[in-house]
Amino acid sequence: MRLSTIKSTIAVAGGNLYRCSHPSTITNSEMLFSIFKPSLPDPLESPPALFYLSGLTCTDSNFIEKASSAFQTAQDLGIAIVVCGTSSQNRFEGDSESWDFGHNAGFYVDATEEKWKSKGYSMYSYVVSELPSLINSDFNCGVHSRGIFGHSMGGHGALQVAFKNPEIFCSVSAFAPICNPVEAAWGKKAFEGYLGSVDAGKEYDATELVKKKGAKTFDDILIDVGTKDQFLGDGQLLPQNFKLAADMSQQKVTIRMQEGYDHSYHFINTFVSDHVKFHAKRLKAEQRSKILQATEEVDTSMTGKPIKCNAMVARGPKQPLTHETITVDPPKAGEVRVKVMANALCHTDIYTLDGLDPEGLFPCVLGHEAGCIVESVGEGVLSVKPGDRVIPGYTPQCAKPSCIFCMSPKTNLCPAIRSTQGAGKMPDGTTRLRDEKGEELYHFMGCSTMAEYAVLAEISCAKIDDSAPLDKVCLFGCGVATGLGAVWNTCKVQKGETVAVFGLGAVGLSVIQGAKMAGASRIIAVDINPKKFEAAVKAGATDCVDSLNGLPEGKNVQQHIAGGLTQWGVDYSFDCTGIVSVMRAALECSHRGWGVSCIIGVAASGHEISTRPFQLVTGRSWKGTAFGGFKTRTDVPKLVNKYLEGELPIEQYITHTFEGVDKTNEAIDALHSGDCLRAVVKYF
Ligand code: NAD
Ligand code: AHE
Ligand code: ZN
Repeated sequence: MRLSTIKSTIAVAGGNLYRCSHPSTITNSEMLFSIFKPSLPDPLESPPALFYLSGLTCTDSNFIEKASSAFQTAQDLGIAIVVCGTSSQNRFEGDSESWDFGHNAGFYVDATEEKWKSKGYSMYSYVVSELPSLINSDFNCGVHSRGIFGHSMGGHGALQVAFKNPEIFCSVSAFAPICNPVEAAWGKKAFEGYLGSVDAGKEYDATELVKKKGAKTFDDILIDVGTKDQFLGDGQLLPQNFKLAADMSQQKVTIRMQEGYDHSYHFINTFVSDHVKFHAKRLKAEQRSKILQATEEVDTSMTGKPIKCNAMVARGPKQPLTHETITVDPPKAGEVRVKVMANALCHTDIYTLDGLDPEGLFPCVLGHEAGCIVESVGEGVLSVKPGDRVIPGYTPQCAKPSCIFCMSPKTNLCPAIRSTQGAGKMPDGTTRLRDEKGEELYHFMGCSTMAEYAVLAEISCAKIDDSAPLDKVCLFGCGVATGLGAVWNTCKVQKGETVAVFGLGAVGLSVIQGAKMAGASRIIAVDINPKKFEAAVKAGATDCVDSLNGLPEGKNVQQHIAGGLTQWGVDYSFDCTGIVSVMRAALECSHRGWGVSCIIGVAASGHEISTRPFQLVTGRSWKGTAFGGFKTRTDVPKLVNKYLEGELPIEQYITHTFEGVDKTNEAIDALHSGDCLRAVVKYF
C-alpha cells in the first residue's frame, strides 16, 4: 500500500521528478518531499538514493528549482535524489516569529521542549527512519544504499545524521554546513528552543560527534564553502572547527574553499554535480557489496564432476536455438569452469548463427560477452580461484615472455590457442560440452556462454573487481570494449581530431563514446536507421547522416562527408556494420593525405573489400581491430574499474534484459528489431 501521494510528475534529464506528500507519523503532519528517480535499463532495479537536507526557510522546491543540474548527473550515474522538508508542517501561533527558528527551520533535531515536541518537530527521526523506508517502499529507491548531503542547516543535519547512522547513510557531503552549532548563534538558538539547552545540542553537533567518535567513520567527507559566504564571516559555519576535530580523529574531510562564491543556490548549483559523483562512487560500491552478499556464492560441490545445466544449442545455421540440458565436463589442466551469471547478445553471435561465419561449426554453444563466477579450476591454474568474478575473452592473453604478440604493445592478438579455438575445441583439441545423448558440441570463440556453465582456457579469463555487477560489466567482454579500444588503442584518436562512425549499434555508439572522451572535435554518425540518431547524439555525435534517405542529390555518403560536411574528409573513420560497401565508403571519406579507416565490422564469408588504389596513393590507409586492441587479462579489469569509478557509464547500452538462458531466442529477436543495442540475459 503506497504511503505517499504523487502530486506532480515532471520528466527531467531522462528520469522523472515526483513531488509528493504523505501523512507523517513522526511529525504528525502532511509532509512534502520530492524525489528524482533515474530511468534504468532494468526498471525493477533499485537505484541508490541520495537524500538532500535543505537550509533555513527552505522547502524541497528550492533544490529542485535551483540546483537542477544535479539531475543530469544523477541520471547518468543511475542515482535517485530525495529532497525533503525542513520542519513539521503543523502550523500554530508563534511557530514563525523569526525566520531562523520554528516553521521550516526544524534544525533536524527531535525537540524535547513540549511546545515543539507536541507539534511533531522531530526532523531527526523523520530523516533517519520514516522517510528512507517510505522511499524504499513507495519508489523502490535506496534499498541497498543511501547517502546524505545538505546545505547550511541541512549541511549540519546531513553531517550529524550520517555520523550517528553510518549503517543507514554510507556517504555524506555538505554545502556551507553549520559545522559546530553549539558554538554558532543559529545552533545555540535552536538547541535552547527545541532541546532546552545548548549543551543538549552536543548530540546533534557534527564537530562534537567526530570528537566523541575519535575514529574514522567515512573514507572521506566532501564540504564546499564559498569564500564570499557572509555566514562564514559571522561565525555561523565554523568549518575549521570541524576540520580540526576530524583531523584529531583521523576522519578524512575534503573542504574546498570556492573562491568568490556566496551562500546561495547559485553556489550549490555550480558544485552539486561533483557531490552527486562523490556519492555515486561510494553508493554504488556499497550497493554492489550488499547485492554480492545477497547473491548466493558459487557452489563448488561439483568440482571435478560433470555438471548438467540449461543451455541454448545452435543445431545449424539459420535455425532458432534449442533449449537443452547439456553436460559441461570439469576443467582440465590450464582450464577454468565458470558459472555464467549473465550473457549479452553480440551481432557476431547472430552472424555465425546465420551461417555467415567461415569458421562457423554446428552443433555448438554460442555466446562470448558474459559475466561469470569461477566454479572450479583445472591443474596448474593459479591466476583465478573459485568465487572469483571473471569476464571471458575471445582474444586470450598467455602473457608468456616467449609470446611476441603478448610482449608487443602493438597488438592483442595472442595466437596461443587460436587454431583450436577456431576449430571449436579446447586447447588440447577436445571438447567439454556434450548434449543429452552424449554427442559432442563445439565451443565458440573460446567462450560458449549461452549455457549456465562454461569451460574456458585460464588465459581467456579476465579477473575483475569482485563487487562488479556482472549483468552490466559483461558488456566489456566484447562490443563496448571493442568500440572504445578501436578509438583509444587501434587509432589513438587525439583531442580536436575528427571521426566518422558507420553503423550505430552498440559497437558504433561505443566508438562515439570513446571519441568523445578522447576530445574529438567532430563526430559524424552514419546509419540507414534514423532511429539510432538520438542515442548517437546523446553519446556525443555532432552530425547524423541517414545514408539511405538523407543524402544530397547525386552524392554518395563518402562524397557527402568529404566535400560536404568537411572539406577533405575526417581524420578517422570506423566501420561498425560488417558490410564491405560501407567499409569502402568509410575509407573514401577519410582525410586526403592522412585519413585512417578502421574496420571493426565482421564481414560475411567470401565478402571482400575493394577500392581504387588511388585512395591509398593519396594518403588514406586501412586498418582493423579485434576487441579494440585490448589485452584481455590486463585491460578488461581496468575498464571495469573505470566503470565502477563512474568514469565510464555503460548502462545506456542495455536496452533489453531477460531472465533465464531459455529466453535467449527472444533476446535474438530483440537484437533483430532494430531498436536494441544490447540484450542482457541474466541466468541466475
Ligand atoms: P548491430 O547490428 O547492433 O549494429 C549495426 C548497425 O549498422 C545497425 O545500427 C544498422 O542499422 C547499421 N547499418 C546496417 N547497414 C548499414 C549501412 N549500409 N550503412 C550504415 N549503417 C548500417 O551490431 P553491433 O553489435 O554493434 O556490431 C557491429 C559490427 O561489429 C558487427 O559486424 C559485429 O560482428 C562486429 N564486431 C566486431 C568486433 C571486433 O572485435 N572486430 C567486436 C564486436 C562486434
Ligand atoms: N570467424 C570469422 C572471424 C570473425 C572475427 O573477425 N571475429 C572478431 C571478433 S568479433 C567479436 O564480436 C575477431 O576478434 N577476430 C580476430 C580473430 O582472431 O578471430 C572469420 O572470418 O573466420
Ligand atoms: Zn562480439
